[in-house]
Amino acid sequence: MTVQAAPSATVEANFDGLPGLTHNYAGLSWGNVASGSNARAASNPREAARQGVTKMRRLLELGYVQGILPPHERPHVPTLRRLGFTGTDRQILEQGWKQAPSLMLSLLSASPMWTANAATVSPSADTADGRVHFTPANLSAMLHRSIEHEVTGRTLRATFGDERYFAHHPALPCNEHFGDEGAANHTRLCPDFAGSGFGGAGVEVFVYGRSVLDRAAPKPQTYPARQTLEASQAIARLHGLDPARVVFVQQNPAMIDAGVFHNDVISVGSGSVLFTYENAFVDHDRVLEDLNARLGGALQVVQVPAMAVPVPDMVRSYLFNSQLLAHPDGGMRLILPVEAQETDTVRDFLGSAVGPSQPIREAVFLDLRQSMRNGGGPACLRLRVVLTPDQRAAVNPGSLMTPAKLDRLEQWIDRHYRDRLDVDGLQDPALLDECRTALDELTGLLGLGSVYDFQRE
Ligand code: SUG
Repeated sequence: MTVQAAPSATVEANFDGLPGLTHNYAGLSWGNVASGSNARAASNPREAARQGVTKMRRLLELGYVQGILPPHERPHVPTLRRLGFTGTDRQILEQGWKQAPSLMLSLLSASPMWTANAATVSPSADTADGRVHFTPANLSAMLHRSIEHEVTGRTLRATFGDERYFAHHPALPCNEHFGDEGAANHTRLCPDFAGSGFGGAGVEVFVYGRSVLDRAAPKPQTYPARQTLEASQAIARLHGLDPARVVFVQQNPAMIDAGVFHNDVISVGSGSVLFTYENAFVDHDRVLEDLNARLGGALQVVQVPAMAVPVPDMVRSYLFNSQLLAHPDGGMRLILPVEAQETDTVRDFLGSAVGPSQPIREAVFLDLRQSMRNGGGPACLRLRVVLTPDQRAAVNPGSLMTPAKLDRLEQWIDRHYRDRLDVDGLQDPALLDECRTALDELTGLLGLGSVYDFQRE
């Protein structure tokens, strides 16, 4: 088994999104229970960002390769201009708050922090041209998220710039037909994990909420199914994946109606382990059999029965929105939110299912409460990118974290972030300049170049 951080190994790096300066609770995501129930509560952006840094620090200490993707410019003035607001930036913001306050809330969200939704990534071992492929998610289901993909695409190109190793696609056409939420609905399993680690060819599992063309397929009744089968199929095509090693699976619509708005709220897979809830998928048992067959019988399923953890506990605790990471002894390690430890049924389940002789050896709990109140747990906050040693060496060096760089990031946060934002604070016109000044400094720190519109005017 390869040690994660060894320079000679193919590694799974995690690129975390840093919570932005306008992190707030606006109740924007219909179907995301936490977002709805914390709407209009006051937020603490500084604490959110510090919790993000603490998470990255912990993963570094555990020996993982840790990268970062920066926050976006908010409020998003380019969208306001595109929607007909004119004048200076200040005049535009003033008019926006007068004429369209709910639009302003959407354009203030720090949602790019949830980088599991930034893109779908296919490692080079799976793609026809032997490069790592990236497709930013169009996030077309939610207005506040649909404005992310352009800047996300630029930051991905700036981070993974070497065309010998990295291929970048634009987001899919931004409409209901191709609703795409990125890696949150994508899992990669490895048939030969015990032998080749992350470097061997994988089986890529795309989980969708609905099919546009198959009208007879079951659909959720209350909440939106954000990912379509048609979007997942297009990404598999774009990335040049071998159809024999791709699986399309429908999420159980009843679970979407219970608040499971992405697959990473109900299952997580890595290596040869799939950690999942009972009935997460349509035709659940058949899906597991199919996956096991594609893994040549190597699939290890850790399944949580509804009898042990009722659906509301599963959703509230975010048990599955955890990072399943390679443990140096060949097993797996689970990084969970503290809410999982605080939920009795979940704690009991973990007590019985995690241990030295189990596929999941160890559970680590992190306080990410600022992000969790918007429905963003450990898994939402990171984008997984499998990298060979050459690819890793080609990543923009400033984007890969070290303890010293995290110290500098923390100082940057303390200099620029507010420690409280409520609806009045969000209307403060000074916020835009604060955000731009901080981000300009950050792209300098990370060596990313000019990725924001305000840097390119
Ligand atoms: O898209 N929340 C995000 C949470 C994303 C979680 N990501 C994954 N599961 N991978 C969303 O619903 C809430 C914003 C607000 O209400 O202010 C929000 O966008």
